[in-house]
Amino acid sequence: EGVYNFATMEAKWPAIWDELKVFTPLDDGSKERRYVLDMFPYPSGDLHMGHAEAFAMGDVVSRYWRQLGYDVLHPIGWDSFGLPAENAAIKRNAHPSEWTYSNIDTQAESFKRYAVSVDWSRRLQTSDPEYYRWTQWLFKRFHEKGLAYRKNSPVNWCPTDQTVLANEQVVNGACERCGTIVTKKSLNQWYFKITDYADRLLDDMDALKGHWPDRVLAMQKNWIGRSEGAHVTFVIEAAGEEKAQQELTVFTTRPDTLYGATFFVVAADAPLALDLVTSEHAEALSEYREQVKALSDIERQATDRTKTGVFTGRYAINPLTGEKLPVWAADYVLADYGTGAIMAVPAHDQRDLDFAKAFGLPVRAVLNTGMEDPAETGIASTGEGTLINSGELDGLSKAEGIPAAIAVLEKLGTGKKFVNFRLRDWLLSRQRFWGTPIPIIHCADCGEVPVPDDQLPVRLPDNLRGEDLAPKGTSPLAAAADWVNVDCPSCGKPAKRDTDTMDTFVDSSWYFLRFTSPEYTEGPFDPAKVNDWMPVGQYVGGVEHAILHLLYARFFTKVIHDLGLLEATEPFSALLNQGQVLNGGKAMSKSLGNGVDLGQQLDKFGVDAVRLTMVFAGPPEDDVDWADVSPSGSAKFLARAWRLGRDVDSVVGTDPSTGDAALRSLTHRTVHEVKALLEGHKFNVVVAKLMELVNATRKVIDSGAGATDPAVREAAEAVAIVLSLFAPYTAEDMWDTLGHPASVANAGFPAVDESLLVEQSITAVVQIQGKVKDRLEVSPDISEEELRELALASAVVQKALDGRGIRTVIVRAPKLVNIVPA
Ligand code: ANZ
Ligand code: ZN
Repeated sequence: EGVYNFATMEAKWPAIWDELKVFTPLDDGSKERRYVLDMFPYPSGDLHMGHAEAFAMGDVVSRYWRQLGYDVLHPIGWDSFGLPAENAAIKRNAHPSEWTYSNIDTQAESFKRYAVSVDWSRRLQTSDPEYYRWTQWLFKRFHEKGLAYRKNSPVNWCPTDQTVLANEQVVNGACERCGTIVTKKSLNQWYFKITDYADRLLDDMDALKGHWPDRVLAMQKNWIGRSEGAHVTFVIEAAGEEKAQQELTVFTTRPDTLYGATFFVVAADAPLALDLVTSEHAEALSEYREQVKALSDIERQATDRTKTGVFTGRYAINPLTGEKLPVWAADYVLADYGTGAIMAVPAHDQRDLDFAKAFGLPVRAVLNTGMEDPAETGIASTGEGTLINSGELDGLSKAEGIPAAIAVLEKLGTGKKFVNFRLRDWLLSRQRFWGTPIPIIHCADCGEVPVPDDQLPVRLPDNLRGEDLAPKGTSPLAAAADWVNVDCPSCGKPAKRDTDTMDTFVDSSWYFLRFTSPEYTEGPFDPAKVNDWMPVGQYVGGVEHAILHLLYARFFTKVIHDLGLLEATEPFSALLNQGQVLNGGKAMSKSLGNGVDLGQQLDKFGVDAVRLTMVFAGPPEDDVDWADVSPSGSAKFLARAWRLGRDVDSVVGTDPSTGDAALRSLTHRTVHEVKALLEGHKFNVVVAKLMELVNATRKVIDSGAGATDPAVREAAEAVAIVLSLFAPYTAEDMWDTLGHPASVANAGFPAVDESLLVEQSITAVVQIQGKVKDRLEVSPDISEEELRELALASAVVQKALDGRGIRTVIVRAPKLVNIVPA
């Protein structure tokens, strides 16, 4: 009693919040709904400092919206499939579910202690059969629409994890997970046709501007990589008796430079190269291809590399000039971008110029940009200019030349405008165990047969353990004979299940929809509920998800919308990227030994002090350096705030209007400002404002009859309510001490009396010949006449004038008086 003790509060309140279901939305339409979501965690070990930061920020929004009176949905779940569980299971000769669910339990306990205001009744795990049943169901709907398909193609292969990787999971040529250099392997794999949605994914970003961080939008835009240009088809001459005449199309963003094309390049590793090469050059090509295989895309495109390549023995005919262009195979052209073939214009493309120099190929400038001859300088001429050496295109600018060239090509029937995308289809199959099984059965007679909806989920077998799960290059599921061998659902003959599992990004692409009705058994989500809640009004998570997860979630949302299952076309109306937690200016890591254990911090300072420290350290987007912050300072402030509650000595509901006017004004101004600051995510400034209000309230309490002043109660209650966004235990306890029933979380944001927002006084400066002599506290609406009199009456001014007369007095009410003596 009477002493601030965080441990007592942490022991007391969670059970009460649970019982009162404080954080379970009514979900009955009686209040306007709002959905706030933190990116759900992966269950690796216990919560860490990064979780503590992210969830502190998300909780501010959630608790603020609840105080504003919205019916808030703030759910939690786990992204619980994935490699680490499988690797742990191999090591411990266990099933991945053991490690996974035990970590989830640990994390759930920590979340409860951390007092994140989530509705625990909606908790879900993506590895629960009740969840992945619907992941499979959605996969089937995609499959029916032709948006999930299989193809044979060279894929990124991680030799360590023995699995394929999506392009998005290859970082600088290495596996995102383990850092091993990724190689290419030709495999039959499942893909989602995200490329069908490229334009919409790009166009719909307009509505997100201002609500998503600019850099995230920029990264998505770049990843989608829309390029406007043309497809131009070239005739490849026959090579004697050996090769017949054929056609080859290139993608170019610069059809205006067609007259400057002096050679042709196909990706050396594309099947196309083998198709083109004459027997005379076949051996050289095949040797070269071996060399290319070892390189990553990044290495291949590095501008400082010496260009390499081999001649194919063939020639392409320039459709505009009839000129014969030698066709080369090289690695700087990528097999899976555009058409895998280019027309090379060395005068205006640096890579082409480097190649031309390396192999003595001609260089012809066709755009006069004012730069010196690239053939001489070795520097490709780029930028604006006027077309030259270009027949009918001569004299046009680059901007005019592009459509003009396309018009000429269209007339000849050998080219047309084309928009190319960098975005590739999403490779979703993985040769690993701990993921959602692909609900397809392969039948020799019927082909790919989807598992009927009423037979979903296709459950993972639970009899595989340890070594059974070790990477072997094919899915571990292939070895589970009793699982793999089934009857074809279509003809009844013996058939085999697909043994790959889905990329875990599939699971996380729709979990936010399931949260709106996690118990629903007739579909992935209740069609009414999903429209009641979606889209998510505030999504909170790390910038590391700028491309992968956010792009996939947007894609899923659009497809699900197109399936007629969802009204929303975008999943997240607003996005907040919280910063990282560093220690000593560096990311925490085992090798640096600078890790900070969240549990220890909570034991030492209390949950509220840690949460408040995270929020007070700076704007939510900035990194928090734990070496620079003071959780003990936060703890002291919390105790000071809490003691206000203890010291208030007036009954609940006393009319504050008779109280200390200055304190009242400060309370109302603070609440008013805090609202604007919260809307702008300036949470750290809110904390600073709260500190001011606590100090001012304390001053009034300590002055004479203060504790019984009803303005003190009003201030203390406002402190408790605003504090509840950051320090839920302290605020709840304060609220209780102030005589209110739980929970402060639903107290409602304090109402602002507009008439009290006017500042009570303002400081007017009095100068003599421009030098400040005195300061006067005056009413903001003081008249010039009144201010002039007050200034002249000031004892300090009188003394400074020392009997001199006055020439003029300049008055700028309410802030300034300047006196010029005679
Ligand atoms: C002729 C040309 C002339 C080009 C010129 C550029 C400048 P973005 O903007 O990234 O889409 N290109 C096309 N396919 C390629 C591939 N598979 N591998 C490597 N390079 C490829 O780039 C499009 C340009 O990149 C295309 O336009 C093509 O070169 C090259 F003065 O065609 B250009
Ligand atoms: Zn069959």
